[in-house]
Amino acid sequence: MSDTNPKTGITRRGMLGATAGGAALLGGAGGARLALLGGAAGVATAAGTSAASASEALSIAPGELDDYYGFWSSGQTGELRILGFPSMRELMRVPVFNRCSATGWGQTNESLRIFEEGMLPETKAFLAAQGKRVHDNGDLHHPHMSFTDGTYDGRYLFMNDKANTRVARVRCDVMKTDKIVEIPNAKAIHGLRPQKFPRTGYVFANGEDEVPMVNDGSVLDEPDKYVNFFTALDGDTMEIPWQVMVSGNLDNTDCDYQGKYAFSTSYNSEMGMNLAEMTENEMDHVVIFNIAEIEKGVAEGDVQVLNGVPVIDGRKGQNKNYTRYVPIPNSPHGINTAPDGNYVCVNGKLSPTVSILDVRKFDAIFADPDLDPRSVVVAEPELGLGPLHTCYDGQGNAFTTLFLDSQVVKWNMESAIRAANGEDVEYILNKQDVHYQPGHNSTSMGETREADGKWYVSMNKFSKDRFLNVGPLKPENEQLFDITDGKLELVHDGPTFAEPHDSIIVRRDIVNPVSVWDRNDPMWAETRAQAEADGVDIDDWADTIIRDGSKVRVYMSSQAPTFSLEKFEVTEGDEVTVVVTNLDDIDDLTHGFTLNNHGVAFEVGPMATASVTFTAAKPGVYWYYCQWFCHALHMEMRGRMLVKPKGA
Ligand code: K7E
Ligand code: CUA
Repeated sequence: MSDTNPKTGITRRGMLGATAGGAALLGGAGGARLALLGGAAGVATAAGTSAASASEALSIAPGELDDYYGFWSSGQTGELRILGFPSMRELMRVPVFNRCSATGWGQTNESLRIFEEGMLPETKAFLAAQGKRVHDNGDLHHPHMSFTDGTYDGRYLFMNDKANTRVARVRCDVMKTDKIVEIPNAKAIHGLRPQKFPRTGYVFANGEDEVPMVNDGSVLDEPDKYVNFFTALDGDTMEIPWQVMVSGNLDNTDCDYQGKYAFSTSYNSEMGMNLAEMTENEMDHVVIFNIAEIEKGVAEGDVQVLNGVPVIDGRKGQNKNYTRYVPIPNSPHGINTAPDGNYVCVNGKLSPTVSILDVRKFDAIFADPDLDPRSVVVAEPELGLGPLHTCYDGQGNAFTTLFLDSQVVKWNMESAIRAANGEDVEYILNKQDVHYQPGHNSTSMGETREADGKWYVSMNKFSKDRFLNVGPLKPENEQLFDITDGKLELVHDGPTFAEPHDSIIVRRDIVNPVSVWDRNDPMWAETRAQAEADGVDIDDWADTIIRDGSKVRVYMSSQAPTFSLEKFEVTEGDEVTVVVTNLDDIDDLTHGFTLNNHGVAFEVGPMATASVTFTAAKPGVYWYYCQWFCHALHMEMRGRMLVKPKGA
């Protein structure tokens, strides 16, 4: 971390000097943390709040429930995490793009169907060449919930995979992934946001990496042949109604509260192919997408169809009303719409500024192509070094992470606009040190109309000395702040494993998952159809073995503490499918099926069906057992598979 911004030449010291007095709250934060560790109760801190009040604010007594669900990304781990909030207790991990040892995600036939359904044919062929069926890694940055009328509606969560160019959906009724869609044409899906109004509706997702228009191995160093794509998915069907080809790359995206515009940042307007080229210009841009104009263009056929998707040409210089390019300093990163529905903050990254766009001015720049697109920028307040992301309290204040300064700055948007208009007003309200180098941040309900101004989370990329040393690879550090009554008070440090980028904090009344699966759930519809063809009723106690040439289908049920089959026999070389249905119709009674020395293990939730297919390649006796502790006789919940030698 250099003290001097490599591009602006502004030093950290200079920035701190310009906003003196903001950064001295560490004492108070330290006191609050001590209280959490069990000591120093009641000791007044430098900030004047008692440590007791800080610990009270997030103390969730045994048996009490949190007020919010936190939905956390996990970066290169590829899963979604569910936290109780504000206790920050990790409640669940939902495998999405990753292979999960505990649940069998990426191995069960039901999950493989979801992976393969949305896969491009070329990827299927590529994976087959590697002897694989799926990519089992992902880089999940941005989880967001579906919206209705500008707030969360509890239907779905959507998320991106930067590593393998995918978008996934998690059903909030069962908290399982039900769609994984590989996005054609684009590369490295990064920014992702659901449409806020009137509903989701569209899920906007943009590719970060540029790619040659015809990517057949014949083009490397001809940057003018590289393009980038902005993608709209239909959140209900997960189909792709259209894409827009743009100039420059795309990084993060958001949309308005009016249902008219979406917008993305570009840090590589230069279309550079290396660091020096990518950071050459002082100004990059935000692309604004005019949704109605794009829909009209698609309807009128002003598209080229690439890999089955209608693609609108929204590059610079098209003289059409699909896009506008707003110059923004300097390699901007996060873009965040304020709950008031008027303002959009674009975080300058290499510029110490945040650019405030006024969405009420967007119509004008589309109506008049000669109008300066910069006319939508109503203020560009200087906040500090390395602004990456902004979130809101719903009371007109914004919180911006300063990566290089290792701080969060709380500031007032109207004051910043008045200052930009020449009034002598201070817009920075507070600067607070965080530990260390924050990326994303979130406030409770902060990306909705219902932002409630209670909690703030800083998602810090480095923990350094904050926790016991666990070797060269350190956890990240997430810090929880109480922001009620104008406070910005640190109340908790929380270590996390690689690498939550982003989170949303959702009021608990919005999220209502079930406890027991519906037997008619679509998750195992194909397995059910196969069972019906085999004359097996998987809704009832099943202990049937179907031999179909060298294919063997073993149907069993589980009810604590037994499997319906205590043994079954197959022959060396058979392709064996084991189908397990959990007939325990009880909350929190999950069984599993682990087959020794076969790399086979999967979860079977209450009233769920799951299956795995493998080849019985080695003669012998193999025990299978239930791997979710379900009963006092859980250890005895096991049985044997006999693999007979071929020809015996
Ligand atoms: Cu890490 Cu949202 Cu991918 Cu910023 S992104 S930090
Ligand atoms: Cu069934 Cu453990």
